[in-house]
Amino acid sequence: MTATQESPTAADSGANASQSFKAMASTQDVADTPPERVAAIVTSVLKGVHDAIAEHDVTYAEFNAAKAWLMSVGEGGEWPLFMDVFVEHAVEEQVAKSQHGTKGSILGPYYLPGQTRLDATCRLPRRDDEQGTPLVLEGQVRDVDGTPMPGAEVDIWHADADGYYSGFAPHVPDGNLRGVVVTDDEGRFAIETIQPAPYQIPHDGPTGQLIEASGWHPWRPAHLHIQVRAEGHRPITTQLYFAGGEYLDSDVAEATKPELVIDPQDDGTGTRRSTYDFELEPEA
Ligand code: MBD
Ligand code: FE
Repeated sequence: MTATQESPTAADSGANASQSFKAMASTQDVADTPPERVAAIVTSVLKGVHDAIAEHDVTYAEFNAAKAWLMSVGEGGEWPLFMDVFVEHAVEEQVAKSQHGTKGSILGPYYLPGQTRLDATCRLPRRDDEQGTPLVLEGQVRDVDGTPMPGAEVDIWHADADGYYSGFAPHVPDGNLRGVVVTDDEGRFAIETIQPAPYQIPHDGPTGQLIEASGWHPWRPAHLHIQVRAEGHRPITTQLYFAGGEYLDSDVAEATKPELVIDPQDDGTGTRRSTYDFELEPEA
Protein backbone atom coordinates (compact mmCIF):
# COMPACT_ATOMS: atom_id res chain seq x y z
CA MET A 1 0.00 0.00 0.00
CA THR A 2 1.43 3.41 -0.94
CA ALA A 3 1.19 5.77 2.02
CA THR A 4 1.65 9.40 1.01
CA GLN A 5 0.53 12.64 2.63
CA GLU A 6 -2.34 12.44 0.15
CA SER A 7 -3.71 9.21 1.65
CA PRO A 8 -7.46 9.64 2.00
CA THR A 9 -8.90 9.96 5.50
CA ALA A 10 -12.16 8.47 6.71
CA ALA A 11 -13.47 12.04 6.97
CA ASP A 12 -12.70 12.76 3.29
CA SER A 13 -14.39 9.64 2.08
CA GLY A 14 -17.28 10.09 4.56
CA ALA A 15 -17.97 13.67 3.47
CA ASN A 16 -17.95 12.63 -0.20
CA ALA A 17 -20.20 9.63 0.42
CA SER A 18 -22.71 11.79 2.34
CA GLN A 19 -22.76 14.40 -0.42
CA SER A 20 -23.21 11.80 -3.14
CA PHE A 21 -26.00 10.00 -1.26
CA LYS A 22 -27.91 13.24 -0.72
CA ALA A 23 -27.59 14.09 -4.41
CA MET A 24 -28.93 10.66 -5.43
CA ALA A 25 -31.64 10.51 -2.76
CA SER A 26 -33.27 13.61 -4.23
CA THR A 27 -33.92 11.76 -7.51
CA GLN A 28 -34.25 8.17 -6.25
CA ASP A 29 -36.19 5.93 -4.07
CA VAL A 30 -36.84 7.48 -0.68
CA ALA A 31 -39.96 5.99 0.85
CA ASP A 32 -43.04 7.93 1.84
CA THR A 33 -44.00 5.56 4.64
CA PRO A 34 -47.40 5.64 6.40
CA PRO A 35 -47.33 6.27 10.19
CA GLU A 36 -48.46 2.76 11.23
CA ARG A 37 -45.57 1.23 9.29
CA VAL A 38 -43.03 3.74 10.66
CA ALA A 39 -44.26 2.94 14.17
CA ALA A 40 -44.12 -0.82 13.59
CA ILE A 41 -40.57 -0.78 12.18
CA VAL A 42 -39.15 1.69 14.69
CA THR A 43 -40.79 -0.17 17.58
CA SER A 44 -38.99 -3.35 16.47
CA VAL A 45 -35.65 -1.57 16.12
CA LEU A 46 -35.98 0.03 19.56
CA LYS A 47 -37.08 -3.27 21.08
CA GLY A 48 -33.84 -4.79 19.77
CA VAL A 49 -31.87 -2.02 21.49
CA HIS A 50 -33.86 -2.31 24.74
CA ASP A 51 -33.47 -6.10 24.74
CA ALA A 52 -29.69 -5.81 24.23
CA ILE A 53 -29.48 -3.39 27.18
CA ALA A 54 -31.32 -5.84 29.42
CA GLU A 55 -29.48 -8.92 28.12
CA HIS A 56 -26.04 -7.38 28.66
CA ASP A 57 -26.85 -5.33 31.76
CA VAL A 58 -25.65 -2.14 30.03
CA THR A 59 -24.30 0.62 32.31
CA TYR A 60 -24.62 4.41 32.09
CA ALA A 61 -20.92 4.59 31.11
CA GLU A 62 -21.64 2.27 28.17
CA PHE A 63 -24.77 4.21 27.23
CA ASN A 64 -22.69 7.40 27.18
CA ALA A 65 -19.95 5.75 25.10
CA ALA A 66 -22.61 4.67 22.60
CA LYS A 67 -24.08 8.18 22.48
CA ALA A 68 -20.64 9.76 21.90
CA TRP A 69 -19.89 7.21 19.19
CA LEU A 70 -23.21 7.82 17.39
CA MET A 71 -22.50 11.57 17.45
CA SER A 72 -19.05 11.00 15.92
CA VAL A 73 -20.47 8.84 13.13
CA GLY A 74 -22.66 11.79 12.11
CA GLU A 75 -19.91 14.37 12.55
CA GLY A 76 -17.51 12.27 10.46
CA GLY A 77 -20.07 11.78 7.70
CA GLU A 78 -19.84 8.02 8.16
CA TRP A 79 -23.53 7.11 8.21
CA PRO A 80 -23.50 6.09 4.52
CA LEU A 81 -20.46 3.87 5.18
CA PHE A 82 -21.89 2.36 8.37
CA MET A 83 -25.34 1.72 6.87
CA ASP A 84 -23.95 0.10 3.73
CA VAL A 85 -21.40 -2.05 5.58
CA PHE A 86 -23.62 -3.29 8.42
CA VAL A 87 -27.24 -2.94 7.30
CA GLU A 88 -27.63 -2.85 3.50
CA HIS A 89 -27.04 -6.61 3.00
CA ALA A 90 -30.18 -7.42 4.97
CA VAL A 91 -32.29 -5.07 2.83
CA GLU A 92 -30.76 -6.51 -0.35
CA GLU A 93 -31.50 -10.10 0.74
CA GLN A 94 -35.10 -9.16 1.47
CA VAL A 95 -35.62 -7.40 -1.86
CA ALA A 96 -33.84 -10.25 -3.71
CA LYS A 97 -36.61 -12.64 -2.66
CA SER A 98 -38.79 -11.16 -5.41
CA GLN A 99 -36.05 -10.71 -8.02
CA HIS A 100 -35.31 -13.18 -10.83
CA GLY A 101 -32.25 -13.32 -13.06
CA THR A 102 -28.70 -12.52 -12.01
CA LYS A 103 -28.12 -12.37 -8.25
CA GLY A 104 -27.80 -8.91 -6.79
CA SER A 105 -25.63 -7.53 -4.03
CA ILE A 106 -25.34 -4.25 -2.16
CA LEU A 107 -24.70 -0.90 -3.88
CA GLY A 108 -22.34 0.38 -1.19
CA PRO A 109 -21.40 4.02 -0.55
CA TYR A 110 -19.13 4.61 -3.55
CA TYR A 111 -21.45 4.59 -6.56
CA LEU A 112 -21.32 7.79 -8.61
CA PRO A 113 -23.90 8.38 -11.37
CA GLY A 114 -23.16 10.05 -14.70
CA GLN A 115 -19.84 8.40 -15.59
CA THR A 116 -18.34 8.35 -19.10
CA ARG A 117 -20.30 6.23 -21.62
CA LEU A 118 -18.07 3.68 -23.35
CA ASP A 119 -18.42 1.40 -26.38
CA ALA A 120 -19.11 -2.29 -25.79
CA THR A 121 -15.43 -3.18 -26.23
CA CYS A 122 -13.51 -0.72 -24.10
CA ARG A 123 -10.92 0.05 -21.49
CA LEU A 124 -12.04 1.82 -18.32
CA PRO A 125 -10.51 5.28 -17.76
CA ARG A 126 -7.22 4.84 -15.88
CA ARG A 127 -4.00 6.66 -15.04
CA ASP A 128 -0.99 6.30 -17.35
CA ASP A 129 0.81 4.41 -14.59
CA GLU A 130 -2.22 2.49 -13.25
CA GLN A 131 -0.93 -0.47 -11.20
CA GLY A 132 -2.47 -3.93 -11.17
CA THR A 133 -2.85 -7.06 -13.26
CA PRO A 134 -4.81 -6.47 -16.50
CA LEU A 135 -8.30 -7.95 -16.29
CA VAL A 136 -10.94 -8.37 -19.01
CA LEU A 137 -14.57 -9.01 -18.12
CA GLU A 138 -16.71 -10.00 -21.07
CA GLY A 139 -20.25 -11.23 -21.40
CA GLN A 140 -23.76 -10.67 -22.62
CA VAL A 141 -26.83 -8.94 -21.22
CA ARG A 142 -30.07 -10.87 -21.80
CA ASP A 143 -33.68 -10.90 -20.73
CA VAL A 144 -34.54 -13.81 -18.38
CA ASP A 145 -36.16 -15.44 -21.47
CA GLY A 146 -32.75 -15.46 -23.19
CA THR A 147 -33.27 -12.52 -25.58
CA PRO A 148 -30.01 -10.55 -25.98
CA MET A 149 -30.29 -6.86 -25.05
CA PRO A 150 -28.41 -4.40 -27.27
CA GLY A 151 -27.97 -0.89 -25.84
CA ALA A 152 -28.09 -2.08 -22.22
CA GLU A 153 -25.88 -0.17 -19.75
CA VAL A 154 -23.22 -1.99 -17.74
CA ASP A 155 -22.27 0.62 -15.15
CA ILE A 156 -19.04 -0.53 -13.51
CA TRP A 157 -16.85 0.93 -10.75
CA HIS A 158 -14.13 -0.51 -8.58
CA ALA A 159 -11.15 0.23 -6.35
CA ASP A 160 -7.61 0.49 -7.67
CA ALA A 161 -4.75 -1.89 -6.86
CA ASP A 162 -4.29 -0.10 -3.50
CA GLY A 163 -7.99 -0.35 -2.60
CA TYR A 164 -8.96 3.28 -3.31
CA TYR A 165 -12.05 4.53 -5.21
CA SER A 166 -12.00 7.60 -7.45
CA GLY A 167 -14.25 10.33 -6.04
CA PHE A 168 -13.47 9.18 -2.47
CA ALA A 169 -9.69 9.52 -2.32
CA PRO A 170 -8.13 12.88 -3.25
CA HIS A 171 -5.09 11.34 -4.96
CA VAL A 172 -7.17 9.34 -7.51
CA PRO A 173 -8.43 11.34 -10.55
CA ASP A 174 -12.20 11.72 -11.02
CA GLY A 175 -13.76 8.96 -13.11
CA ASN A 176 -10.80 6.59 -12.69
CA LEU A 177 -11.86 2.92 -13.06
CA ARG A 178 -15.49 3.89 -13.63
CA GLY A 179 -17.63 3.81 -16.76
CA VAL A 180 -21.02 3.08 -18.31
CA VAL A 181 -20.46 0.43 -20.98
CA VAL A 182 -23.18 0.16 -23.66
CA THR A 183 -23.75 -3.36 -25.05
CA ASP A 184 -23.39 -4.00 -28.80
CA ASP A 185 -26.10 -5.24 -31.17
CA GLU A 186 -25.80 -8.76 -29.71
CA GLY A 187 -26.01 -7.44 -26.14
CA ARG A 188 -22.32 -8.16 -25.60
CA PHE A 189 -19.58 -6.25 -23.79
CA ALA A 190 -15.82 -6.68 -23.17
CA ILE A 191 -14.34 -4.41 -20.52
CA GLU A 192 -10.62 -4.08 -19.96
CA THR A 193 -9.52 -2.89 -16.54
CA ILE A 194 -7.16 -3.95 -13.75
CA GLN A 195 -7.62 -6.41 -10.91
CA PRO A 196 -8.80 -4.50 -7.81
CA ALA A 197 -7.33 -5.17 -4.34
CA PRO A 198 -9.26 -6.18 -1.23
CA TYR A 199 -10.85 -3.11 0.35
CA GLN A 200 -10.26 -1.96 3.88
CA ILE A 201 -12.98 0.12 5.55
CA PRO A 202 -11.46 3.53 6.47
CA HIS A 203 -10.00 2.84 9.91
CA ASP A 204 -9.20 6.30 11.25
CA GLY A 205 -12.88 7.18 11.82
CA PRO A 206 -15.71 5.97 14.08
CA THR A 207 -16.67 2.95 11.93
CA GLY A 208 -13.05 1.78 12.09
CA GLN A 209 -12.99 2.42 15.85
CA LEU A 210 -16.04 0.25 16.33
CA ILE A 211 -14.53 -2.54 14.24
CA GLU A 212 -11.32 -2.39 16.25
CA ALA A 213 -13.10 -2.10 19.62
CA SER A 214 -15.08 -5.24 18.70
CA GLY A 215 -12.06 -7.21 17.56
CA TRP A 216 -13.54 -7.60 14.05
CA HIS A 217 -11.55 -7.05 10.87
CA PRO A 218 -12.21 -4.15 8.45
CA TRP A 219 -11.83 -5.96 5.12
CA ARG A 220 -14.02 -6.64 2.11
CA PRO A 221 -12.78 -9.14 -0.50
CA ALA A 222 -11.65 -7.63 -3.82
CA HIS A 223 -14.74 -6.85 -5.89
CA LEU A 224 -16.14 -5.19 -8.99
CA HIS A 225 -19.34 -3.18 -8.53
CA ILE A 226 -21.76 -3.47 -11.45
CA GLN A 227 -25.23 -2.09 -12.12
CA VAL A 228 -26.91 -3.36 -15.29
CA ARG A 229 -29.80 -1.34 -16.72
CA ALA A 230 -31.93 -1.97 -19.80
CA GLU A 231 -35.12 -0.33 -20.97
CA GLY A 232 -38.29 -1.95 -19.63
CA HIS A 233 -36.30 -4.13 -17.23
CA ARG A 234 -35.67 -4.17 -13.51
CA PRO A 235 -32.06 -2.99 -12.98
CA ILE A 236 -29.63 -5.31 -11.23
CA THR A 237 -27.13 -3.95 -8.74
CA THR A 238 -24.46 -6.50 -7.98
CA GLN A 239 -20.79 -7.22 -7.31
CA LEU A 240 -18.36 -9.79 -8.67
CA TYR A 241 -15.71 -11.39 -6.47
CA PHE A 242 -12.59 -13.43 -7.29
CA ALA A 243 -12.18 -17.15 -6.64
CA GLY A 244 -9.55 -17.84 -3.98
CA GLY A 245 -9.50 -14.18 -2.90
CA GLU A 246 -8.82 -13.17 0.68
CA TYR A 247 -11.85 -12.34 2.88
CA LEU A 248 -14.34 -14.07 0.54
CA ASP A 249 -15.70 -15.95 3.55
CA SER A 250 -15.46 -13.09 6.04
CA ASP A 251 -16.63 -9.96 4.18
CA VAL A 252 -17.21 -7.27 6.82
CA ALA A 253 -20.23 -6.16 4.72
CA GLU A 254 -21.62 -9.75 4.39
CA ALA A 255 -22.33 -9.10 0.71
CA THR A 256 -20.77 -12.11 -1.07
CA LYS A 257 -22.81 -14.85 -2.76
CA PRO A 258 -21.37 -18.01 -4.37
CA GLU A 259 -23.04 -17.16 -7.72
CA LEU A 260 -21.06 -13.92 -7.88
CA VAL A 261 -17.54 -15.41 -7.72
CA ILE A 262 -15.58 -15.35 -10.99
CA ASP A 263 -12.31 -17.16 -11.69
CA PRO A 264 -10.38 -15.19 -14.35
CA GLN A 265 -7.65 -17.13 -16.16
CA ASP A 266 -4.43 -15.82 -17.67
CA ASP A 267 -4.82 -15.81 -21.47
CA GLY A 268 -1.07 -16.33 -21.93
CA THR A 269 -0.26 -12.60 -22.28
CA GLY A 270 -0.49 -11.70 -18.59
CA THR A 271 -4.11 -10.57 -18.91
CA ARG A 272 -6.68 -12.39 -16.80
CA ARG A 273 -10.04 -12.94 -18.54
CA SER A 274 -13.46 -13.96 -17.31
CA THR A 275 -16.92 -14.25 -18.83
CA TYR A 276 -20.04 -13.25 -16.91
CA ASP A 277 -23.53 -12.88 -18.39
CA PHE A 278 -26.33 -10.83 -16.84
CA GLU A 279 -30.03 -11.68 -17.02
CA LEU A 280 -32.64 -9.02 -16.28
CA GLU A 281 -36.34 -9.53 -15.68
CA PRO A 282 -39.01 -7.33 -17.25
CA GLU A 283 -40.23 -4.45 -15.11
CA ALA A 284 -43.32 -5.35 -13.10
C1 MBD B 1 -17.00 -0.57 -0.24
O1 MBD B 1 -16.16 -0.59 -1.29
C2 MBD B 1 -18.12 -1.29 -0.35
O2 MBD B 1 -18.30 -1.96 -1.49
C3 MBD B 1 -19.03 -1.34 0.69
C4 MBD B 1 -20.24 -2.13 0.58
C5 MBD B 1 -18.80 -0.64 1.85
C6 MBD B 1 -17.66 0.10 1.96
C7 MBD B 1 -16.77 0.14 0.92
FE1 FE C 1 -16.82 -1.48 -2.91
